[in-house]
Amino acid sequence: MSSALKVVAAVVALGLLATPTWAIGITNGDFGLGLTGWSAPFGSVSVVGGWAVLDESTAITRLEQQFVIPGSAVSLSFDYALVFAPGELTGGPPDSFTASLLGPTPPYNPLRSTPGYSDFFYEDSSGSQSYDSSIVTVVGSTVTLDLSGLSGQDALLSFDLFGYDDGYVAQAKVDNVKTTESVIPEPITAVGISLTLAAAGMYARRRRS
Ligand SMILES: [Ca+2]
Repeated sequence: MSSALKVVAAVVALGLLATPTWAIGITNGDFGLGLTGWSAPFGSVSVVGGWAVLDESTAITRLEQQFVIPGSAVSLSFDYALVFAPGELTGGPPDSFTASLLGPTPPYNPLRSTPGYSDFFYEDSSGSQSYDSSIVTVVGSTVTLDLSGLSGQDALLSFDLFGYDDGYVAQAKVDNVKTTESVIPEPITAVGISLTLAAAGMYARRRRS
């Protein structure tokens, strides 16, 4: 390695040490590698049958991942399932599941959310859902969040299960967490077609002449 290259390598190494760098896009969003890439700072989270499972073990069970929103990402989506098994004290508010997209450092301001809340998706044990339909679509068990304008930003994706004495023991399951990138039209192919058509036209004209 030349001395110039060594200097470059040292600068790059220092840069890596100085600033935390997160992966671009979601890592291990299908949980095929267990909880690799994810952290579970509160409560009990495990991987069962290919799903990340948040159990109502404490007041808050959380599964989160820091990542960089890809430059061409247009949306973030995940599959979820909520299970509420009878058999608990009653009298409290309903257990609830939320998904949030936050800035990755304090004060963790939401990057996208339901107005007045920090999450972009909410569902509780009464079956009540809350989300802003201008940024979130829910089709069956798949939730999709619009990421327009957030390209390249550092983000913290957080799934939370809030447990209360509502008569049910809750479980929230999450799978297939991913960002989807825009489908870029193929100008080269379009140009290729028009060139081919132009060439065919020229050929036809030449035959007529
Ligand atoms: Ca409960």
